Amino acid sequence: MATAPYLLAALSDISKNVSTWVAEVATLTTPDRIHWCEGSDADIAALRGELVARGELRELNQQTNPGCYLYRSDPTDVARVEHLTFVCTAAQDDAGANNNWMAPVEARARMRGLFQGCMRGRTLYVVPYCMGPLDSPYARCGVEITDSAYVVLNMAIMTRMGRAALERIAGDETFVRGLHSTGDLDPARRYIMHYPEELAIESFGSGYGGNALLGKKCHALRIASWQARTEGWLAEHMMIVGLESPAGETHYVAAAFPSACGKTNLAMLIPPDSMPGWKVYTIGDDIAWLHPGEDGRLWAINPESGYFGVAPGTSRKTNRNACEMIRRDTLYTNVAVTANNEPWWQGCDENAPATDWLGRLYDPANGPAAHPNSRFTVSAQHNPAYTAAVEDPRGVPISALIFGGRRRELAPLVYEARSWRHGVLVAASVASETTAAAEGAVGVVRRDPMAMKPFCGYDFGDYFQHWLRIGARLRRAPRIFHVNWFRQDAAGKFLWPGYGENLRVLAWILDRCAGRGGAHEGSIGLLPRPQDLQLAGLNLSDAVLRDLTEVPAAALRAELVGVRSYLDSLGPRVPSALYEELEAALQRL
Ligand code: SAT
Ligand code: MN
Repeated sequence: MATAPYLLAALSDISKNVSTWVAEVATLTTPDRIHWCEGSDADIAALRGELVARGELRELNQQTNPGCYLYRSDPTDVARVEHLTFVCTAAQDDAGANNNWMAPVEARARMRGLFQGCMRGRTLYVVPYCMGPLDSPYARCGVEITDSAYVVLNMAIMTRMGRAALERIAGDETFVRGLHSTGDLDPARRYIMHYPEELAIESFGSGYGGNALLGKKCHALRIASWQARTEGWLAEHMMIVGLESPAGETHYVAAAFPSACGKTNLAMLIPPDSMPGWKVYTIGDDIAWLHPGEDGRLWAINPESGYFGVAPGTSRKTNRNACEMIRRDTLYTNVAVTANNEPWWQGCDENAPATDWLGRLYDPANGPAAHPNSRFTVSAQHNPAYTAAVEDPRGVPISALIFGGRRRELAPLVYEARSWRHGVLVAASVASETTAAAEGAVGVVRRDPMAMKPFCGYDFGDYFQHWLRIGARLRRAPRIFHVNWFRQDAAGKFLWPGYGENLRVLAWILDRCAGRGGAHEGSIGLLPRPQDLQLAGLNLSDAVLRDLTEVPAAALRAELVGVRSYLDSLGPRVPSALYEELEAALQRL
């Protein structure tokens, strides 16, 4: 086994626990080489060069898109695989009805068989990473061992990766152990295993996104949610955005929506021309770690340092900042390419596709040119709405928590929960149409509490209880809201323009938090009256506005009954407080 001794000597000496584990894994997986990732620009550039030379990475047009590359994944490996994702706790009840479960011994044995010798002929990369600012007490570290150079390139953008992270690990020797191999990409030999009690992850047979970039969903949500419950904080599937009003007041809000429902666009929102003076700062677009502060408020850090965003639909009209952000130094996955070697996807303003995501000559008969779940990976620092607050080790104080999904009907544009406890019920009731971010049917409504259905590393009943406990600790708890940008009329036309215009809804939310926004009591919660929303310049008819802010009682009753049977399906640990809230909501009808 050849190694680069000068690199190995430098990095492998930093943490004894890491190097012992790397040696164990190398014995099991028998790689040809071991590469410890420095995380330096030179290290990354060299790796990228190797991939380009091997034909695994394609250089895009460096005149128009400097620093941009395209990776084409295996056609059978384009989304998260929820049915192959397991939480392996000693007691099955701890994983809950919301997770696939396997006994840890059984899972370990199965994975051992798969990992045995799987890196023969390959390089084993050691990827030390830190989730959160390196100097934050709330940050947590991990080491991912992988045989995919593409994964390394992504981790270098998405996390604080390399030597500094390893040095932080050496400080207390706690880290999440993530072992990943692309294996042979056979969908029949693909598993994503989590061992929250051992702070460990094993992923085999996929090189894609949330299956393979273990810092993201596996660590920062599934393992971290477990750690958060033990330690008294929350790991959530939320974007975080700062909003500065024309009066110069800045408030931060965090919002949870399921994958591919617009978190990135909301985090990078561009104020409409009719709302001059507003400024928007992005803190994060996917994950928030939330801590009760000594001041009784809830504080948030973004554990990630980049965006792994959905490309289709990103245009100057929907997200001007993102278009600027991904013009340079961006790693694209499964997008199409123009005749001029520029990246292309559905919704692009310019050009036309020449080759599709599979590299074939584009033919509309073959389906969309870019895969619907094609992605861009880019550093957060390239975002025009970047703010140094991202690096604040304390995080930012949160004024409002927002939940939502993609719902054609029922859920109104916005409403406020009556209390924290009611808010937890509202969040637990979130339902959304499924998207291309996960394998399976698209457009089917399913329950997705807190947008955490695929990501909560333990029993949902315990999780709701934990949410109630956190609320009880907060003297200045954020208010809780529910939004829905996706209401449609009978003809399937969206009732609300969305995108930048969503600032009108956020402005009402901030008014409510400041104690000045008006509302009326509806049966679902507190709703804005027409005069409470800034609607100048929108041209919404009274009828559409009514449709957006009213909920028919019969439909709401049916929804609540549906929520009750959903909670029943989650087993005996669902807190009785949520059932009491539910009964109260039914009474109000
Ligand atoms: O594939 S990821 O989990 O990283 C993206 C997503 O589904 O939200
Ligand atoms: Mn996500």
